[in-house]
Amino acid sequence: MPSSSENLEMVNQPIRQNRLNKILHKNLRIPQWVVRPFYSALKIAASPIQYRLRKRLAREIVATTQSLITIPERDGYRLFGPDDIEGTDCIVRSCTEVYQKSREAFPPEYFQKHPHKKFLFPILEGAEFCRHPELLRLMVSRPILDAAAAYLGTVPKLSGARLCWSPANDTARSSQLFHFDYEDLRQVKVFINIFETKEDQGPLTFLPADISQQVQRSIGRVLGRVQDERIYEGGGRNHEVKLIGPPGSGAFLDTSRCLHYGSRFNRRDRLVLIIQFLNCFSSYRSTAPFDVPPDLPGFKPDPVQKLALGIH
Ligand SMILES: O=C(O)CCC(=O)C(=O)O
Repeated sequence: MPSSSENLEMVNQPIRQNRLNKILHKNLRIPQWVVRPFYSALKIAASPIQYRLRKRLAREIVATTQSLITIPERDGYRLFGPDDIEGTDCIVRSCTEVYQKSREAFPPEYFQKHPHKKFLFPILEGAEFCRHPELLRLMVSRPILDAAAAYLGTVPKLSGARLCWSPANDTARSSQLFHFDYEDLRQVKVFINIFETKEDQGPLTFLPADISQQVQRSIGRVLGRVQDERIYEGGGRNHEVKLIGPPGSGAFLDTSRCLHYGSRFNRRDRLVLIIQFLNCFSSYRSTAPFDVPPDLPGFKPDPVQKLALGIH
């Protein structure tokens, strides 16, 4: 049995890679739905004060924030337009510049390194955003962060961000098929269209949470990627929401509760910024974590933003 200090070390590892997980899940075949809460409990036990602080602050945000953006529990998503959240125009400008620069420099070797993946190329990912403090600041701007905190009931951690480019493609595989995300039982991803996104650009497409649940009740637990026909058999047909719209339009989406796919059969480029917020005590640890320095030039985070960025 590992010592308690080893236990703490383990909870700081990505769940798929640590030894305890291997013993519990792989050797003893204890399912992940049992192992994961166990990890979360270990993490909470290691930082009970922070656990309570994050919850208290989320309650305060709900009680005191005027014009709080709410994500309805039943739907599990909330759409927004380009003028609904202050700063999205700057996000669009900044991401477009990054895209233009990286497109000029995109070497053909890049595509050779990723011969099988023809979509959702991360142009900017995780800690690379620290080179763009103005972007990082906007990604945890209080309207965005507060919406995620209110929905999750805790000040969450910014656990991932990717500026993704999906060029024209002819595939419908992997995340181009309906799926849930499994990092936790709930999460908030913010999708911001950087280019105007139309039907033929492989927009993010999803089912509301209540419909996704109905589909599961009808066809059984959805694991992995599922063909449309199966989702339609379960009653998902005609309930798809497509994230089409001008630059700066987007959605808050609980991708753990809403079946979704994207980047399917693009005829033209799509550029999307995806920001992920997870409960800080989730058992999952990002594969591209942010290590945001406390003195990032051009960015003075407030205490709630510091919690989201993991700055102590
Ligand atoms: O927008 C897309 O192409 C799919 C995104 C997706 O599946 C995800 O972020 O979980």
